[in-house]
Amino acid sequence: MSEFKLTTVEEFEAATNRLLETGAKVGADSWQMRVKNQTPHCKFGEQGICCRICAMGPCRITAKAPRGICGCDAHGIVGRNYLKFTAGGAATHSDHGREICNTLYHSKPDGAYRVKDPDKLIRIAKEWGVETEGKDIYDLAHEVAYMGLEEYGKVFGYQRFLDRMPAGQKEKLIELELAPRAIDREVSSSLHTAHMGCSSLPEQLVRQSLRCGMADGWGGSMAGTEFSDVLFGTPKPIETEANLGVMKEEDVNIVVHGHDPSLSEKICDWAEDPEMIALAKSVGAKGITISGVCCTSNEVAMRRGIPMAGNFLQQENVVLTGACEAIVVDVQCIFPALGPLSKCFHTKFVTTSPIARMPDSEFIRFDAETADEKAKAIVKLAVENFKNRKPELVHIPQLKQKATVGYSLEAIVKVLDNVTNSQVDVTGTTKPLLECVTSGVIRGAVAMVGCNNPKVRPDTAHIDLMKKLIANDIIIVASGCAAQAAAKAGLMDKRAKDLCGAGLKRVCELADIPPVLHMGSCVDISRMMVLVAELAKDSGLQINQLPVVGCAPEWMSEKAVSIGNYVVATGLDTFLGVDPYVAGSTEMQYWLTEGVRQWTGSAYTVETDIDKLVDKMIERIEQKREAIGI
Ligand code: MSK
Repeated sequence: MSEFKLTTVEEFEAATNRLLETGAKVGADSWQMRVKNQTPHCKFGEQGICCRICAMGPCRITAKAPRGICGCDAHGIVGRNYLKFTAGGAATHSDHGREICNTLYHSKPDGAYRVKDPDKLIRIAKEWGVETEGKDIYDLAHEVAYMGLEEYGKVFGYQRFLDRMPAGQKEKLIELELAPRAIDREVSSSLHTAHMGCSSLPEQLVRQSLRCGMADGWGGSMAGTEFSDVLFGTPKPIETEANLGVMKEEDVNIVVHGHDPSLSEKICDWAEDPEMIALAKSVGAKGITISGVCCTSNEVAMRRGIPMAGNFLQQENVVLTGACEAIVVDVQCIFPALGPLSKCFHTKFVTTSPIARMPDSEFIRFDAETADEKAKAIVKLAVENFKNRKPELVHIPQLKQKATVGYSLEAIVKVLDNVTNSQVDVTGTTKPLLECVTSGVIRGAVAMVGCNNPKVRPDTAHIDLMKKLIANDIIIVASGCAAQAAAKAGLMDKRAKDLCGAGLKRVCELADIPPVLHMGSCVDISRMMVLVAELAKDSGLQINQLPVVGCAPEWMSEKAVSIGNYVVATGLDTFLGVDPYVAGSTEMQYWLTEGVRQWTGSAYTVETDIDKLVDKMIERIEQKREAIGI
């Protein structure tokens, strides 16, 4: 076995710099250049104190002008901006979940989409009180999918998935007006609350932000995750590779990017089709390689082992290799820059959703009814584009690491069954993990999530934090672009156990797992919520008592703010490495970092110094241990 070594951020950067040299030759723009053009950023925007929600302004708050024209102060303006930011994120994740429900509703035994995990479907149906006995699995799928769709606009009541919480938590959330009602209602109620002439009281703006986030985490995102598993299979540990070196010079390279697995799964199916492989050979390629960027990459990596070309700030790099025949996108986190950039190369930039249409792309509308026909057309377009490659522009950085991915909650429970010393049978529960935590073999867990952001040297925060946490016997569950940072570095290689403290190393050996567990895409943070709910139920504690925290050190999107709000509202302290535009209001800072604790027992910490951020997380985990006497 070759010697194991992590890939460093310096090596990532050297590879990127080499690609930017190619970009310079063809006159390509890059995010690195645009950051220079956009900085320093507007101070009003950065502090959240610019208001343009009505046409009397825009109003900007200064010492000389402490109120906008309507009289709203900095606290109200920052709070309204924060709530609108949250609503954008919750709407986006939840609409993704709605599309998945819709795909399940259209599933057929002989159709493009079928039920791959009927056991999970039956489990959810029983959870929702649906009669399953003697029912055709597709009738059941349609019934449950319809109920899932109704969660978006239900007239009365709260999100069904809240019943997964430990006893009493849902009732407490209802009492506090933090329990999410219909998903669409929470989004529109947020926009109403933040409208001109409505709320300007930070307490209420934060309360509705948490509630809207909960509609995402325990509503739309959870539906997205659960029904994706039903349709495409519940992830199990699987081997893959990560970083740009997964692209193959001799193959047709198709990169899938975005979030919804309905598109990427079909592209993967068609790339394996003998007719398409024969076509690839006929144009001079050896075969077809699919790789992924962003959360779509997580989706197909954890279910099919499709390699991960990179995370958010690497999306331009895949085109800069000169070896990308097509970058095929659906929704979210897609740079409009990919259009003009692709024009500098032979790459086809294929957009597929009316939700994300962009200039300089080829639009091939994708939907459940015509999925196979469209996916085949896209793969064919990419294959036929191979001959247009400019060999002098081709350079694929030879950087990649092995990774074991696919740790759904079900998979984690299964692998940890091997770790317990318990005298009683605890298999099929989270009790083995709890035993490791209570004995101190593992000190706690961190849910590492979120994006890249040029405000943070890309991937450094993710990797440095993870290295320090595992060295301190803190296990990590990761999702989104944080997960890909770990995989690119090598932290999802089982050999990374040697970087752990003695306790976590022992657990990794016994359970045969890496110290950073890949839990999926950004909607799959809902898996983490179910994991902590199960840990709480199995331990008899409340979620906010567990030595578990959330962290998004390089976040950038509205979705991340929505996630942060549901993680805090669920009961986990959440640590951010980038300020959510609240620096302009001491009252908003108070509510987010302290005030919310009275409702949920948890709060935000914002710390842009990454060394301090990790120390604060470790300190918080140790405080939680002490508070429950372990
Ligand atoms: S893709 S939201 S950059 S994690 Fe989900 Fe990555 Fe953040 Fe997009």
